[in-house]
Amino acid sequence: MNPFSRILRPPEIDKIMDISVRRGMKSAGGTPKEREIERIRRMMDASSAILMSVVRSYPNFSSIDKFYLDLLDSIVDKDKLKHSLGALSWASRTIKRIKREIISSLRQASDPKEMEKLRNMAIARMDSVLRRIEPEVNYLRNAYLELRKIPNVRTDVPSVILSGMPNTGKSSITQRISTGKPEIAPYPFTTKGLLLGHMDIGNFRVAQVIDTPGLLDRPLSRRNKLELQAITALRDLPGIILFVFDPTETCGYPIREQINVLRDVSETFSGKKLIVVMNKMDLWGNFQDKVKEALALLDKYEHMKVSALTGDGMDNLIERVKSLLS
Ligand SMILES: Nc1nc2c(ncn2[C@@H]2O[C@H](COP(=O)(O)OP(=O)(O)O)[C@@H](O)[C@H]2O)c(=O)[nH]1
Ligand SMILES: [Mg+2]
Repeated sequence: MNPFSRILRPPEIDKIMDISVRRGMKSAGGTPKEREIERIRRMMDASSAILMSVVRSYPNFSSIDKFYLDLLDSIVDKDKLKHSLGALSWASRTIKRIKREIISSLRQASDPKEMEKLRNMAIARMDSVLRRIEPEVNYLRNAYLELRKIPNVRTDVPSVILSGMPNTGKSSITQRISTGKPEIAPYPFTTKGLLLGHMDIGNFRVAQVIDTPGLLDRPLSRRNKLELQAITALRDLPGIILFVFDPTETCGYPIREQINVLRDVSETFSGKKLIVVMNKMDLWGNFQDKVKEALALLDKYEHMKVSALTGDGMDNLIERVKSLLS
């Protein structure tokens, strides 16, 4: 599961100051001095706690699954992320230390003026520590927005990854082979997100079905480095690839172009079993020459014939997928 699903977004520095100072205004019982000590304690504990709750909401990087690490690399700078979290820990510890110093001075203070001076000093020093980590806080605020795009993908079960050019029928096939209704999950570099479903593969095991609109649907050579990183993170998932092919070209892409993308995908995922799913069989009668041409070009790939529209060939496809995954 997504190790970043529970991370927290730090508030802006002004907001942290505001929350803390207000927390410190709450009065408590006791002598004026005791009240003052309690206020300082509450104020500075509030800042430290906000910072530490952000740090603790992050997973331990050494225990993150490779898929998620690769995905992380595509959207944020991991070292900068670690550094920023380190800066927040530092600030939290420093504020605690200042709190102890001020409180011990307060214990020795006698007149109200001196206590007021110490309180102002506490506020000023806390403010100055927080200002020093402003760039790191802002980095984490932005990173949070990016990290929210990391989907909940299971890394412990096999995946059936759908690829192929737009309108070839990837989503239709995903719906057909999934048990239940697939869900849309966000993914870096694609506005459509992933379509995530699952299928029963027997013996009480499930596989995950992943439709990847906008990721594996055009030549990879046109991708920038970070996009590629997000795409190749999918290599870390165990499982197989289905490449959906539309020999009727009604998808809007010529056979040659689809073959080029197929080559790309099969090279990128060379470690995985790939099946070409020849779709739109219900229309083939009108496109006999095209179908012949496609079949000739695809002869070195394992291929299966289906119609996502009518459901023809779907049982065979599902059986083949099951036998490959079990
Ligand atoms: N005739 C026919 N149309 C299909 C078939 N599969 C998908 N389509 C249609 O092709 C279009 C694109 O399908 P979609 O699954 O969204 O393709 P994707 O872009 O690859 O996900 C839709 O209008 C589908 O209804 C099929 O087997 N036969
Ligand atoms: Mg689609």
